[in-house]
Amino acid sequence: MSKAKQLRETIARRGLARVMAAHSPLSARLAEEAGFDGIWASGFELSALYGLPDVSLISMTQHLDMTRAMAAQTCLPIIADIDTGFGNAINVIHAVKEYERAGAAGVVIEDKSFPKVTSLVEGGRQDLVPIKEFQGKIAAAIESRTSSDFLIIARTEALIAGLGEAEALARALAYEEAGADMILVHSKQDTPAEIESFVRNWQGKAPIVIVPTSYPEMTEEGALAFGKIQVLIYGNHAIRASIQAMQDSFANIIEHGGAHELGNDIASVKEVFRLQKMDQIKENEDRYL
Ligand code: SPV
Ligand code: MG
Repeated sequence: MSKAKQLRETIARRGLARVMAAHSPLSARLAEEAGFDGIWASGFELSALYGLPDVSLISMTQHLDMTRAMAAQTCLPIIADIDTGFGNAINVIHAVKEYERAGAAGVVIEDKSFPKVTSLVEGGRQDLVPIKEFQGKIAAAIESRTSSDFLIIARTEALIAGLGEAEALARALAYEEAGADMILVHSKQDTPAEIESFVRNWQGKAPIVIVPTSYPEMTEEGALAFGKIQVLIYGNHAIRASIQAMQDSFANIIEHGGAHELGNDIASVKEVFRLQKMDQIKENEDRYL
């Protein structure tokens, strides 16, 4: 079964796919082991991994290579965050072909202009492309996929840009008309009210995708209750968890002048071996060396 079909089946079975951000094959594996239904190949997380802001500095090649490496290490479907599509509709055509070939289950393309500015930052420059132009990008994406299962998710940043709900709804409807399989609507409000209102007033048929980073009171149960939200993305929790863990452990070592106080606060070397599948190496050595 294709990864895209797998994601669609999860949605059919559970009503809602729980998708965790990842920035590396290892973080994707950990998300899979934890029980998530899919991986969000987050541009924010990969940018942060390189110590860079999420403002279109990471190239398509960098993000694509990481997506491919993650696909090799996880059985979960990967939703690739391809930002603005790396340019215009011509770039989108190229990107969709490459991401489908790389093993992603789908892509999310956002209606910001290139280069974009990350969504959750205070006072960020949030310029959107005209609706017609973005419809062209979505139509180009739809026509470029080889499997109709490969998800093309249109993301509107109208709420992030402060353009209001009417604009967000109009854009979402226009993107559905252009062929989008799903609509991702993002908000940086610290309560779910803005998204709840959007979802209540959404008259389209396309399912909604949300990223409730700034409004975590929106739980999976709450999202399911709307009957219109089918994917919930935990947008940056992998990189945030790893940052905190490293900060705590590094501070502990500096404070105590050694690693003797860390104990079980860090994973054992044995656990790293397990994640690296070292046992398979031993098996193959016995068989082939
Ligand atoms: C990402 O994780 O790269 C996203 C979500 O696009 S956000 O950073 O909240 O815009
Ligand atoms: Mg992103």
